[in-house]
Amino acid sequence: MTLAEEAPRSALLPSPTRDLKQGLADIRHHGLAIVPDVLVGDQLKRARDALYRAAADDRARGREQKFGLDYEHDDTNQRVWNVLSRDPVFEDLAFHRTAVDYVRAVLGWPALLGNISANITGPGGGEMVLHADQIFVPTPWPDEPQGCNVAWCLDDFTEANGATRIVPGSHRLNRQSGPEDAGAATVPVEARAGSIFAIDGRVWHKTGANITRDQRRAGLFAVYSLPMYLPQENWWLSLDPAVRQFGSDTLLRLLGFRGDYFYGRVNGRPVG
Ligand SMILES: O=C(O)CCC(=O)C(=O)O
Repeated sequence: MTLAEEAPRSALLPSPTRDLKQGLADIRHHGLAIVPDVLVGDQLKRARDALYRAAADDRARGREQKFGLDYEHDDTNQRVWNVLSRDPVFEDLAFHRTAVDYVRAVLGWPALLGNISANITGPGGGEMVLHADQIFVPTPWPDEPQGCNVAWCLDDFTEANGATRIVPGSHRLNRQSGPEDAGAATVPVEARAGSIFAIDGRVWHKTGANITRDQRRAGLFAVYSLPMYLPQENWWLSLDPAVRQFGSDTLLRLLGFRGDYFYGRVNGRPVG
C-alpha cells in the first residue's frame, strides 16, 4: 500500500466544508468530505433524542442489537436498525438535500438507499473490523464507486469516544480490505455534532474504540448504492400477498423476501 500513512492528520483528512465542489474534490482525493452544521439546534436535538429513545426502547424490550458479526463480544456498543420505521425525523435525513447532493454527484441518479441504521458506541466499546461497505460488488471492482455512505454525527465524534476511523485514500486501492490489512494506519474522523461526512463506498473504515468513562457516540449511517440490481418488477408493492404467504422457499429467496445472508435483512436479522 502506498498511502501516506505517516503524514500528519491534517494532511490526511480534509477540513470541513460547506462547498459541494470542494467536498467532491475531497472525496476524490481523501475518500471523504466533512460538512459541518447540517443539523443544528432543535433539528439536531430531535434526531438525537429520537435515536436514543429508540435505543432505550430496544434495550427495555430485550431487543438490543450489537454491531454485528464482529461485536458478539461487545456488551456496550449498540446498533439500531431500520430507523426509518422508528421516527419520521430519520426520513428527513435519508433524503436531506445535502446528503442527496453528495449521493447524486458520487453515484449518479437514481441511487438506492440500501440501509440507514445507527451505531452508538459506549464506554469501553471495542473497534469494528476494517472494511469497505461496497461488499456487494463483484471483484475486480470497477474504477468508479458503486456505493456512497453518508454518516450523521448526532454527538460530537472524537477519537476518545469512538469516532469512525478511516484509511484516507484507501478508495484508490479499489479493493476490499482483508485480514492482512487489519494493521493499516487509520485516522479518526473527528467532527462536531450536526456534521455529516460522505465517503466513497470503497473507503476502508471501522468504528473506533470508545475509551471514555461516560460518553456515548451516536452516529447514523446511510448507505446508498447504484440501482443496477433492483428487480425490474417491484415485488414488495405489486405481489399478491397470497404468493408470499404460500410461496416455496426457493421462490421467496428469488423474490428477495427471504435470505440468510448479509442482504435482505429485517431489522438487521437474516430471514431464513
Ligand atoms: O460506527 C462507525 O463509526 C462505523 C460504522 C460502520 O462502519 C458500519 O456500520 O459499517
